[in-house]
Amino acid sequence: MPEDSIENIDFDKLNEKAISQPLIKHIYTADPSAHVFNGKIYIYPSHDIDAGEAFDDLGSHFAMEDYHVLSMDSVDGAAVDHGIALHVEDVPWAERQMWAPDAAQKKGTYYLYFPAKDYDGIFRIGVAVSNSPTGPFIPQPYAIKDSFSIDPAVFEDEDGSYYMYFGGLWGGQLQRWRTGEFNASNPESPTAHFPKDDEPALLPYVAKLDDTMLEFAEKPRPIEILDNEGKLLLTGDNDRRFFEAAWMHKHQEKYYFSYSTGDTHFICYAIGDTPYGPFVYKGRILEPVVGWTSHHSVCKVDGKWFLFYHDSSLSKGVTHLRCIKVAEIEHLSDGSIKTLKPYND
Ligand code: FUB
Repeated sequence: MPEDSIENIDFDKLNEKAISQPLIKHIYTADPSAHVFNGKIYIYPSHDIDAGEAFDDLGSHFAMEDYHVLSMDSVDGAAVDHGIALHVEDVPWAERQMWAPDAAQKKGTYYLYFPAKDYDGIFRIGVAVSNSPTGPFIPQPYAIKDSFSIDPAVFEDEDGSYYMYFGGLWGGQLQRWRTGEFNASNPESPTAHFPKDDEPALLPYVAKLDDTMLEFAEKPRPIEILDNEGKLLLTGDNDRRFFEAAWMHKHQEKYYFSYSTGDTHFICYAIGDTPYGPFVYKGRILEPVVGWTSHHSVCKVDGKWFLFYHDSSLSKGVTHLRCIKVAEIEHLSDGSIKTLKPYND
């Protein structure tokens, strides 16, 4: 939701109309990546803090320093905070901005994937390892080779392959990688290096993970998001094109790639036949929430699908102090997802 409309919100009324309430209130959390491991729900969110950084369009005010893992026995139950699972000071290659993470489990080992800026100010994606889903996680000494940008989401396919989806515009720096090299010019502009409005939009990336889960098995490849006529969505198609917050889930043999449109604040989805796409845009999962960002995960719990998402209601609209929530979503018989409105009329 645009920041200028937040001033007019009556938050008591908004909370009454909200379709769900914050899962925890003692810390600010965002970007919830939810998984069921061994029959229990684990949520890997960002841990929002106010570090006193000035607001800008590069997201400098999102100056998070650590991760906490939450668990729940059921979506209706209490969320338990398991404390600090990883701190930026313990990651040799990372300097700042621990943004949206995700996690995966393989053969009893748990992997926390996270973006952070390195000492050159470039977002990379790292991995940290634990024998517990709640950590503490021990980081690898280096970021994943060939990783860049933000918002890793790791999807385990039914054949036991794992794929990482990632990328984010503006402060997420995806636009700086158009040539395959990091473009350091115009560092203050979030939209320098953007294609023109009538050119294809910047695309998110996917890479299969290798057997160790610590590196890519291949060079990341762009993911195509097409309209109904098979054409790539355009840069100026702000209500539908990718911005950040990649996620993948599989329903009835189809691959659902979902993402945020960023400055237009929608969570959208596109459907494909393989983990690499192409994906055809199908619609919105979530209408705008209070706060500038929208970021989610889709997780099946006891046979039902749930959307884990966030808004800024707990902080009364402070865009970098968010709270995570959960609501059920419905796949209709034609494969489409019924759009959720986060607040009732
Ligand atoms: O939490 C920091 C950033 O805000 C995330 O990486 C984006 O997806 C947005 O939610």
